[in-house]
Amino acid sequence: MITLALSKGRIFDDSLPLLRAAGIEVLEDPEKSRKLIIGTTRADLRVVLVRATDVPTYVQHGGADLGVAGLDVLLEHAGAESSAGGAVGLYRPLDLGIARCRMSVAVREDFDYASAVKQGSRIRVATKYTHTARQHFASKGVHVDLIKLYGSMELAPLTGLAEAIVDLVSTGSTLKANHLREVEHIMDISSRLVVNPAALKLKREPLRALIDALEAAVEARS
Ligand code: PRT
Ligand code: MG
Repeated sequence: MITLALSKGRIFDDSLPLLRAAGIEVLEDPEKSRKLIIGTTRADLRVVLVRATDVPTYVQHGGADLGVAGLDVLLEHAGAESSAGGAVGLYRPLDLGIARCRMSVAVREDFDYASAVKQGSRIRVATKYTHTARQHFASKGVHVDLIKLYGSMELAPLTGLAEAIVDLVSTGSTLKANHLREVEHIMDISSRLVVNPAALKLKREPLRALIDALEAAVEARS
């Protein structure tokens, strides 16, 4: 049995066409069923539904053989693991090119970010992505105090909790609706296939075949 970890929402939705192109149909709609384990048309492949941020943990510890996670989530996971002294055992063979967005620094429309940076003042930055944000600002020599949040980063500059946020942006409409503007593009984000290295040894043939089929599906689409 091969276990694939996916999160509900955009990652699940955007993975379906790739799985389909690889000849795999998922047997249930997670929005309609409460099941956490779903079968597929391949008797030896099942999907487990986990929180987006839990995908790397499942794959790393063998709760799933492979999974799909955003680069944002993978970088934070790796950052947390290495600061805890752990080795990150995740093989990352494929950029699936799905759930694309960018990670950006945003501030209130009326906040003069350029001057604050130039003056070298400490800027309070609220984010869920503390590891990635720390690296970004360190590489630019910008002094920041990071404030860890788990949701609705957009609210932080509006309430005075922080001057800036680091968040994901896709259409830009969330920023706009909250009178925020992007001032720095940190990186482009897409979702990646991650594989448990031990599983790749133990189940080499079927896993390799699945990775190759997904790779062909990604190439056929682009
Ligand atoms: O929702 P939950 O807390 O369970 O987890 P999650 O938010 O991490 O999961 P989910 O499904 O929302 O996101 C999964 C992955 O999708 C992320 O890890 C990203 O790699 C990717 N992705 C792509 C996005 C977006 N686009 C995106 N726009 N993730 C989040 N957003 C949010 C963003 O944080 C902001 O609040 O959408 C808002 C901005 O969207 P626009 O279109 O208004 O700019
Ligand atoms: Mg979400």
